[in-house]
Amino acid sequence: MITLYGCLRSRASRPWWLLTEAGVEFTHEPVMQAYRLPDPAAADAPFNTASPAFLTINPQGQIPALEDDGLVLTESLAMTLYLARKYGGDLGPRDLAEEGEVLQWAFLAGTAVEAPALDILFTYVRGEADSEGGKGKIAASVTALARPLARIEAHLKGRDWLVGGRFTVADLALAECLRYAQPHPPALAPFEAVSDWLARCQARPAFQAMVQARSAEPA
Ligand SMILES: N[C@@H](CCC(=O)N[C@@H](CS)C(=O)NCC(=O)O)C(=O)O
Repeated sequence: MITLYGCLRSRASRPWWLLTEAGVEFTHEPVMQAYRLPDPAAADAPFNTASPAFLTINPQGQIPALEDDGLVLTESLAMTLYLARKYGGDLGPRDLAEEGEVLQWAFLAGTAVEAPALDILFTYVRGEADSEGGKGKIAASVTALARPLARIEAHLKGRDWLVGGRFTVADLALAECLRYAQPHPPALAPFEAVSDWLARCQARPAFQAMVQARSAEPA
């Protein structure tokens, strides 16, 4: 039995999207980030990352966490790769060469894309995008993203998907990390193939279902 812990206003969106793409049944526990609650320890507080019961699952106190038949994973991109291999059929790699490619794009997403993209997102979420400091942060993030995006752009020219001519977990992992840069369209605008590919990823019914389920959660 699979249990995914983490509200969708978090990186739990990644394994949730993968599980939905794969059509696998799972239990979803929408654990909230403790910092979003006035008193995470209050008796009526929702299940959150500081709840003792959650800390027994992930002592790091972060979401998402995934349990599958006694296996516990606490890194979202690892969850997507694992779930794709175990349940995803063609969402996962078909052979060792594809596995190398999938890992390459997922690692690029996690090491070169996610942090600057998140800086963009948080600058907008905090309402700082128009301040001098915010503009500086965004400019630095756009610069940091330019090199990995140039690499991805070159690869996607003439291709619909990153690996094997089909949508795979590599697309999902990279699209999820890049999504955080979307509040600032100039970051992606120079990269036409990347922009078209991201639109293709986000048009998928499973991604749309994730967005809908997420917007039904408390803001
Ligand atoms: N590298 C981890 C990062 C996990 C993470 O930072 N989770 C955030 C939500 S997306 C969280 O739980 N924040 C609450 C906290 O750090 O207290 C992953 O990809 O799963």
